[in-house]
Amino acid sequence: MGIPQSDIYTAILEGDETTVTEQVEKALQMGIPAGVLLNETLIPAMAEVGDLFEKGEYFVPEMLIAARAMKAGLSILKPLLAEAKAETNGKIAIGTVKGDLHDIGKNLVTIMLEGAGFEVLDLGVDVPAERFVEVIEKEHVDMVAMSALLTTTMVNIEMTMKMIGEKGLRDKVKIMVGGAPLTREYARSIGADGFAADASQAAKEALVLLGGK
Ligand code: B1M
Repeated sequence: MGIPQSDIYTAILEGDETTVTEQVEKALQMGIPAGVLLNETLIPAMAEVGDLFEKGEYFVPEMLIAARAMKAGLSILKPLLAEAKAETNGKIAIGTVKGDLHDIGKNLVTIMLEGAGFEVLDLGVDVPAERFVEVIEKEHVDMVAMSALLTTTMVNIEMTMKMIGEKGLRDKVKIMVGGAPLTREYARSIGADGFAADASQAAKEALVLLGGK
């Protein structure tokens, strides 16, 4: 065993949940702050997973397993980060739009966003426009992220954006959209601020849109 931080990094890349858990606990016992572990180990490891995915060296299964390992570490750090009121890169509400039950991609995007240092409110699937509007008003999110996997539900992204506009909330949030049938051109044509073709790109796009690290 080496030092906990390099072990955690390698274990995330290898999707080794047990080692991540053990070494995160060990690192905390050694006095390494939760924020340091998050920003200097968990987030860079997940960013590398994203890069490997983009290079075609990792596929969805490897990415999901790595994400699960990262999440195990994150779940130990989360309460400590909340106590320390660690700065996040912003608050994002994510959901699969009304009529659409696909959530595997959305969940992956959620994990990559958390991995990139965002606080993420996962609204689940089949999310009506009214619910997105409600979280903008009540939770003061910086971004709304909408996923759609069906050509028949893509239109509900547009509908939700329309309602956000009608409620006078459009200037308060950035809007990012994604999902297999969507394209950047489509996103632009409906007035979304951002689009990403995969989970790794989604984290990068959110950092650009919200001016994060
Ligand atoms: Co469905 N399904 N499905 N399905 N399903 C598709 C999407 C389909 C392409 C299959 C096909 O016909 N070849 C087709 C859609 C056709 C179309 O409209 N163009 C389809 C259909 C038709 C249906 C039903 C209508 C089938 C039926 O009942 N007749 C039905 C609809 C139910 C509903 O939603 N109302 C249905 C149901 C289901 C299951 C429930 C069985 C299951 C979903 C389980 C679940 O999600 N919990 C399912 C599945 C698994 C699929 C396929 C096989 C896989 C989807 C998936 O998880 N991919 C899919 C075919 C396929 O894609 N090969 C299919 C892996 C995932 C990691 O990728 O979701 O693309 P993806 O997410 C990516 C990117 O798109 C992007 O990043 C992710 C990670 O890299 N991304 C974002 C996604 N959201 C993003 C948001 C962002 C940014 C990036 O920012 C906000």
